[in-house]
This record gives sequence, structure tokens and C-alpha cells, in this order.
Amino acid sequence: MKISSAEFIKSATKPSNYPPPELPEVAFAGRSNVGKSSLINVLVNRKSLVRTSSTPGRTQLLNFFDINDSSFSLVDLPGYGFAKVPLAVKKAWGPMMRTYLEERVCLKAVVFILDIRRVPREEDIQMLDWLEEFEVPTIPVITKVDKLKRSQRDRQIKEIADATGLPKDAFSLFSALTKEGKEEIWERIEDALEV
Ligand SMILES: Nc1nc2c(ncn2[C@@H]2O[C@H](COP(=O)(O)OP(=O)(O)OP(=O)(O)O)[C@@H](O)[C@H]2O)c(=O)[nH]1
Ligand SMILES: [Mg+2]
Repeated sequence: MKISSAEFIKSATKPSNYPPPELPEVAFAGRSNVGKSSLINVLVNRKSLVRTSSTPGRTQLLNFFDINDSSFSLVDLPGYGFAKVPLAVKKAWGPMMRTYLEERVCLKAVVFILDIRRVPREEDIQMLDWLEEFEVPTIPVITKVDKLKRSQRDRQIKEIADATGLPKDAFSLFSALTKEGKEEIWERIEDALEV
């Protein structure tokens, strides 16, 4: 994918504040600190279009981005599973996410991101269940693969596949450091967007 422009449109929590559903859209979901924003920045060749942080849980809104002069949009979804988030924010997350997945008519796929070093937890499985419930095509990605030696990767991928019930080859492997996996993920996004 050649990127000619990438611009922040707006943040929202509820449908009345989403941008009009005029462009095909792909969203990025995963636990806090998993690397959602880093993946988007690598895909669009920007160091900091999307704010990345070492303080997890700071992005608690849906952030919409316009790519290639309104060819399509990408959405950085709020992360889940961060212990220090206030209870009210935690409670709002589920309904906010379900509403988006259920009602966003232009949503073509969700890139569902897991950390290669972690076994998926309850919230990850919950997210997968919602994606299935609302019939959202899902692009599973295992990120931060640079953190493990190649010999350790396979064992972790198998654990993640077992925990999610997805086949091992459903996952694209990615690293924001080495950019491995970038082209493969773009191909899957392009297929979903039909651009
Ligand atoms: N080594 C390595 N570090 C990564 C990778 N991806 C992200 N990180 C680091 O992980 C931390 C979190 O990355 P973010 O992209 O901000 O994660 P996020 O999922 O957007 O986090 P929230 O917005 O807080 O939910 C940052 O310190 C990144 O530099 C990767 O592929 N490899
Ligand atoms: Mg983020």
C-alpha cells in the first residue's frame, strides 16, 4: 500500500460523534500497551501519527484517521485490561466497544492484536467472541515478535492458538521494530477494504 496522506480526523466515544460512515474502515483492537498505535504508525509510515506511550491505558477513546485523501479510514480502538484505569472507564469500555462493533456499518475488518509473550486473557477472548457475534471479519496479529528468539516463537504461537481456538496460520506475525509482517498485514487490510 502506498500512503500519500494520513490525518487524524477525530476522537469519539459514541455513534453520534463518529465521523459519517462514508469510507470503508478498519479498526485495531487489543489490550493496553499491546502495540496498536505502533502498528498503525508503521503501516502508514509515520513515527507518531498515533500517540504511542509507555503509560498504558491512556488512549480511552476511538481515534479515527483518514488515509490517502479519504480513500479509507483506520481506527485506533481503546485498549483493555489495564489495572490502573478508573472503574468508571472500565465499565464504559464494554458497551462502547460492543456498540461500535455492532453499529458501525462501514467497518470492514478488525485487526486483533496479541503480544507474543502473553497468553491471551479473558478480555482477549471476550473481544474475539464479540467479533464473531457481530460477524466482523478479523485479522489476527501477533506483535512484538522481536522480543523472542526464533526458537521461542513457535512455542508461544502454539499457546496463543490453543487459547484462542484459532489456527496457527491465521496469525500474521509483526514487529514494529523490524517492521516484519507489514506487507502481509497491508495485503489482508486491502482485501478487507476492497481498495
Ligand atoms: N520491542 C517492541 N516494542 C513494541 C512493539 N510495538 C510496540 N512496542 C512498544 O510497546 C509500548 C506500547 O506501544 P503502543 O503502540 O503505545 O501500544 P497501544 O496498544 O497503542 O497502547 P494503549 O494505547 O495504551 O492501549 C511502547 O513502548 C512501544 O514502543 C514491537 O513490535 N516491538
Ligand atoms: Mg495506543
